[in-house]
Amino acid sequence: MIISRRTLLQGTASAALVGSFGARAQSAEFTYKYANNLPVTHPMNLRAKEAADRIKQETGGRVEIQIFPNNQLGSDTDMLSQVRSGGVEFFTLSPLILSTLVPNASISGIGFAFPNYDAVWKAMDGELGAYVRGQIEKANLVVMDKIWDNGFRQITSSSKPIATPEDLKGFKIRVPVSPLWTSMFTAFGSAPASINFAEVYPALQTGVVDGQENPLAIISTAKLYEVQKNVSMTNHMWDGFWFLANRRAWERLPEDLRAIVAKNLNQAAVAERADVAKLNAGLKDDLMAKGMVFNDPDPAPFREALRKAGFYAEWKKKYGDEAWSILEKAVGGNLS
Ligand code: X2X
Repeated sequence: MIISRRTLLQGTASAALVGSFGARAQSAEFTYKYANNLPVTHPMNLRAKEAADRIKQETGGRVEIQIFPNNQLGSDTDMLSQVRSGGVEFFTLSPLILSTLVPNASISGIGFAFPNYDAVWKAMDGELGAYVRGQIEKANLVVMDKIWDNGFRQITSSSKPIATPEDLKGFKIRVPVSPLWTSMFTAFGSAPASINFAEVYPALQTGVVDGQENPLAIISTAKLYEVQKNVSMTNHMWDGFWFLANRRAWERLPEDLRAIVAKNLNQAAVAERADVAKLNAGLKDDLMAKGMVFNDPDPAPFREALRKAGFYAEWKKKYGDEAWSILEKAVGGNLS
């Protein structure tokens, strides 16, 4: 059975307000909500909580950020409309899902673009990140400078390990709601289904899809190991989370408070990157102990399959030459 978000919301809303996450503010001048899609145990929520505590302290209690993790306020699609309307003040979202509003935001998620984390942070803290943040600001959202890490993504399945691109043909795989994700798995000949993260566990549990793809930190903290057997270490793309703010809410904050909030959120992002890298690197043994079976496919044939399907040519055309050349410069070479 797929439990609707509304049912879950009724069950969890009161819990959100009494715990340390989203504690009710009595006296803060600005009480702002930060909503996200990840479990409370994920480093993104742990570091955000730390930042919220520091912000409260450094603003002398004037700014209180209440955290609503785990899709308590709805799916990514819902939360994106809430941050636009001001229903929530802060929201973290994958650049790829953000592309439903800001088309070129997904460019950092092109398949096999980044060889490693060094290349990722150089690009996202450099020209590519600045380009994307400019696009986001044009859509009237505020975005913090430092992107948070989600990680390099791996494919899990319940039926069979993915060892070659042929194994992806006809594979029923959940992908997040984003044209780039659908395009990539369509290029592999898979049968991708767009499903918000809020519904991924039940979709896997009931067999609506056979597999999904996510970094190990999410497979672990969201307990996807309970409903998946195989982990194929494809590292097929890197993904992060932009920390977004509603513009009117942001501008209501006096400038000195804005500076304190931005500083702490950006510092938390940098700390979270280190946490996630460490977690992802150490989780294999842990997930094996929980019954998952790992394999390490050669990425070259996967990348070649995308090229042959015209994936890179298609997206270069969509993003345009300016954006594509910034990406190519960031990854140090020709992407096609
Ligand atoms: O939806 C997902 O798979 C997740 C949690 O990785 C994102 O937010 C993109």
